Amino acid sequence: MNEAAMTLEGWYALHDFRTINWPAWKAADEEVRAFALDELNAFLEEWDALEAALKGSTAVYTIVGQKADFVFMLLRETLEELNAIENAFNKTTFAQFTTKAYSYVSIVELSNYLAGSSDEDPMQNPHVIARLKPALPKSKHICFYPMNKKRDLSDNWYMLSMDERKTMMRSHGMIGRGYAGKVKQIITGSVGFDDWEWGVTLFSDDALQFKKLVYEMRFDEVSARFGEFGPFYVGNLLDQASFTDLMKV
Ligand code: 76R
Repeated sequence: MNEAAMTLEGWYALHDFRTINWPAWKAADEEVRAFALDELNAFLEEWDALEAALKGSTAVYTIVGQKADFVFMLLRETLEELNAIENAFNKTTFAQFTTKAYSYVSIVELSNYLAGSSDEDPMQNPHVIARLKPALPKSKHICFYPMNKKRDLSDNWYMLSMDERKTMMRSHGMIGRGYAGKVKQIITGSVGFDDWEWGVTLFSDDALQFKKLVYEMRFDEVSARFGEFGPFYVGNLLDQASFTDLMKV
């Protein structure tokens, strides 16, 4: 019997990680740099306006460490919009001073593991819609990593019954709930879209809570037995002013 979890999908997501080419940026003329920053700010303003119109949401963060210098996390209605944004951005002068570091394509996902049985159409429920099409928080910190659920012979998540998975997801959700108000999670599904099965994006005003939460989950069965994790990216909130500040040389 097919016991695939039922999932609800919302906005498409692109995590676009970039590295700044500092030698090129420092060597550029003052006017070129000013022009490039104007272009960047035009994008940031456009994205703010789109968010105000509830047509998507964007998070802009620095990345600490050598994996990247900053990330645009873009949520939009369609893959076409995400593609158009990356192409438009790539044509800017500002983008010429960046190189690609990593990217991740996925879609905001809710699963039915913990949903109560009800005849109501979840897509008519405003709370569900708010989670599928979320305004990304402007928390001080972001943490992103991709992950899989294991498909080994002895530990194969996809061979477990719905009931077994539900029991484990309940325990997972209980740990998560202990971080309510401290960490906000956005789970994006990426089966068929990217190299891992989910993207995990966490937001918090206290970066230490990422470590506490992820560590606590490592002891929980679903993560301990079945979780496989990709690279972790962690960073700090950027807005127009702090991005301009970052680019000062
Ligand atoms: O959606 C819900 O709030 C219901 C409970 C819930 C589900 C179904 C939930 C709660 N998660 C769900 C699904 Mn989660 N989550 C992760 C990670 O590092 C690790 O070990 C795992 C990475 C974290 C840190 C985290 C946090 N969750 C999922 C899924 C899809 C699984 C599937 O479909 O098989 C993944 C991959 C995943 C991974 N989870 C919570 C949290 C937190 C903080 C919560 C509580 C949210 C809240 O109550 O607001």
